[in-house]
Amino acid sequence: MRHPLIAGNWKMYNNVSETMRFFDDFIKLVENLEGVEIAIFPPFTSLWEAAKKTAGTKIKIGAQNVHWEEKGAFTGEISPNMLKEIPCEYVIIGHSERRQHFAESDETVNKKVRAVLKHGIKPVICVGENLKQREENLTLKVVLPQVRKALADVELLSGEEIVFAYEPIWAIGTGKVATPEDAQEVIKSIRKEIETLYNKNIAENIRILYGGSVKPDNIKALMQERDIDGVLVGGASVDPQSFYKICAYKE
Ligand code: G2H
Repeated sequence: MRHPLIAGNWKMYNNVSETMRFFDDFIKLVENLEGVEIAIFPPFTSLWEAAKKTAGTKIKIGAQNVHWEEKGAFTGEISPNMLKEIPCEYVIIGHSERRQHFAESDETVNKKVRAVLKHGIKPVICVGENLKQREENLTLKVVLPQVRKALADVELLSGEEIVFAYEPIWAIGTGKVATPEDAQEVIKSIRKEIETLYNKNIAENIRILYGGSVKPDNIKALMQERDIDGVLVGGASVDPQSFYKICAYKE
């Protein structure tokens, strides 16, 4: 069965000293938590410190972006092997904020997915529709092509090497969370699409998260849905207490 993944995307929050303080508290809080995988995605500048703090704990570290080339004249970019060295186990690819503000396209998402898989880093591939598209009933017409394009020429062995996150853009940082039923319906369709692209086994192994205004008070209902394998949390992951409450949703 798929192992639940609770992922904290810090976005552009928590500098190095704040990161150190976060882990001083958070590591103690989650020490005895069983049955969930926890991953935190700090800004690049805090990755090294986060990796040092979490070494030997069950907390995994990931980055929020990556370039697809190994090295070169790409000012401001970070390569997959630089992340591997940290070590990052995960990297978020194609977050809607990057698609919206930094010209991330389905094509660059695909290049990044293929590049990180070569290094054994697991991509957390974000897909999702905006409010207008949802209101026009275009959700699946937007999301499923994003899934297909992200996976173009991607060979998968078991499906465990990648993660998807369905993040409806209208629910991000707005306090408007998708209903668990709505999120379940889209995530189930994503799984069906993956089955068409690969096979049932791979589709059943791939973890698909929900993201968008996840908080301690809505996590339980989301996690009760059959196809929701975890969450990608933004705002509520920056503070150790609130992120702990989300990670401890089974308690
Ligand atoms: C969606 C989510 C984390 P938030 O971007 O990726 O952020 O929980 O603040 O809506």
